[in-house]
Amino acid sequence: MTNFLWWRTGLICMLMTVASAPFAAASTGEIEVGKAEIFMPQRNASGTGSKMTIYNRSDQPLMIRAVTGERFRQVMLHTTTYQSGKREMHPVDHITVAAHQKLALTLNTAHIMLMGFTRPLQMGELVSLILHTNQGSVTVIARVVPMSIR
Ligand SMILES: [Cu+2]
Repeated sequence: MTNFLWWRTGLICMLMTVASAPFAAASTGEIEVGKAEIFMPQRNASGTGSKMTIYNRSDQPLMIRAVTGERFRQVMLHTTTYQSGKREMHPVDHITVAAHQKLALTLNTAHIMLMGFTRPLQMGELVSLILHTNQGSVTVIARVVPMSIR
């Protein structure tokens, strides 16, 4: 019960942060994350993909080394390659965003794969993720949206 209330308070704080920053869903000063979305899992699927755009306004490369989220038992970093027209995903150690660059994470490129739901995702709900990077932790609020490949 105590844990649950603590979690709710944390979520409300994060939602207020989102409300005050119309485009960015997260910020550690020079790092921002825009338009973060989690795809509604297919029926009975144990995992799903996500997309977001990472803005690195710092003078150093940003390396995303891991991602956590209390709604997921495991989070993987993936890249996508095409083998004779077929899409294949491969786990990678980290995803790098060069200094003063942005990088769109999509299912067709590098992306964050979310597995093992601690409870079912609901369409439209906001879910928090924490990006663990060489420049510190970045909290991201992602919306659960219908599946799309774009
Ligand atoms: Cu993937």
